[in-house]
Amino acid sequence: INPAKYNGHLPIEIKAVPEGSVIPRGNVLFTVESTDPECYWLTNWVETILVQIWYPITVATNSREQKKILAKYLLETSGNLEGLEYKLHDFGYRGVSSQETAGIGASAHLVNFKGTDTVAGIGVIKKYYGTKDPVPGFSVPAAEHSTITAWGKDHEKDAFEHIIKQFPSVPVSIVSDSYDIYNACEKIWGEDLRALIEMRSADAPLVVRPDSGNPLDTVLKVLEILGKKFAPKENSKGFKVLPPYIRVIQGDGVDINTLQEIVEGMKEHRWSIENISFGSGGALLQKLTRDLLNCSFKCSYVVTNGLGVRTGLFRDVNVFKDPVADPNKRSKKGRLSLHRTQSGDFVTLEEGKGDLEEYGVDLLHTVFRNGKIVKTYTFDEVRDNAKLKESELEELLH
Ligand SMILES: *[C@@H]1O[C@H](CO)[C@@H](O)[C@H](O)[C@H]1NC(C)=O
Ligand SMILES: CC(=O)N[C@H]1CO[C@H](CO)[C@@H](O)[C@@H]1O
Repeated sequence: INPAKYNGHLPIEIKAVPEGSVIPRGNVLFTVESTDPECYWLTNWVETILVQIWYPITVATNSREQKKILAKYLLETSGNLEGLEYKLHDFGYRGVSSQETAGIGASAHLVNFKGTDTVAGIGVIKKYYGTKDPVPGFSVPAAEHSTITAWGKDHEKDAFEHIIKQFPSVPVSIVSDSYDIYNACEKIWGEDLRALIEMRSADAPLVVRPDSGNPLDTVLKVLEILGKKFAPKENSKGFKVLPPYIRVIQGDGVDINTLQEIVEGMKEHRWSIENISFGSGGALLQKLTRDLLNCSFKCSYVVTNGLGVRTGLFRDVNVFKDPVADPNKRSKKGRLSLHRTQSGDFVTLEEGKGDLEEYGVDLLHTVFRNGKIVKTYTFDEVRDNAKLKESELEELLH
């Protein structure tokens, strides 16, 4: 092939579902076709790099499922969704394999939430998508263990006091388990520094951060101790809420399963989840594999000129695999398109049947053609496509 023919660009066409769309498993998400018969093999040349989108897809899906859990319990224990976007903070920067992974994974989590410490994700979003807001993610001043332990074991109280005084007018998160989380809650926060905390406004709460122990037991015990020192109020749903100047963030051992356990445990103990938030690191960005959602890319259609003989007659062949030992691995046949049925469900049509008018428009749009990106999405559009729908919220509550 003459490299000048495409000016160095790839003669392929990629069609894809709009970014951020929530599509049930088992459907086509994108297709790749060679646009030049001389370069039929290009589709497989780009396979590996394109299948790597399993990673942001899986991070975003898992993060969105956690958002559904949080939304359900937030509604049940407070009656509204205020603060939902800040309920699951990305703590995963150090737990991922590279800067690139951090940037891609963190940006995928930011599709659903706005709290992140994985700064690399902000750069990715600004560079490739853009948002109306100057930045797509936020954080708060926060202590880490060294900023407490460097004061020495006998001076935890001095460390706490110093830090809260440094940040009087913004939320400040303070890791409180360097030695004894329960003593810190009861004696240091609850007695020694109590007056200083009570002076803080609802916009600048102290956020107590436990960081060890069984997550559910620790959260419940911390709430119980803090609740004895800082009298909780009952909200309109009859759940307990700590005063506005004090909150809790659990950022240790949080994954989709423990998150469910913690919020369920809080509900059982009559605590509202409106004044707790969560941090998740390794489980959010790294403890995921391609097998979790079974993302794959398969040849489904070829055009041949017969059985290796140049006859000049082209033949369309619908291609698929169907391994005897795993029916889950059967692949789809022929040219694929994605549609919505009248009841609103997504359906993948095989063998080019989507071309028949009766099925309505194909939801896959050309995003790349012969070297040019022909369709892009802003991050606000991606977020909008992925937002929780009324129907999902209703389903969660039933
Ligand atoms: C992925 O494939 C495995 C093995 O075929 C199957 O057991 C599992 O249910 C699939 N997972 C999803 C999310 O489809
Ligand atoms: C009573 C109380 O402190 N409520 C706060 C709990 O958290 C929400 C969401 O961040 C605040 O808006 C409330 O003021």
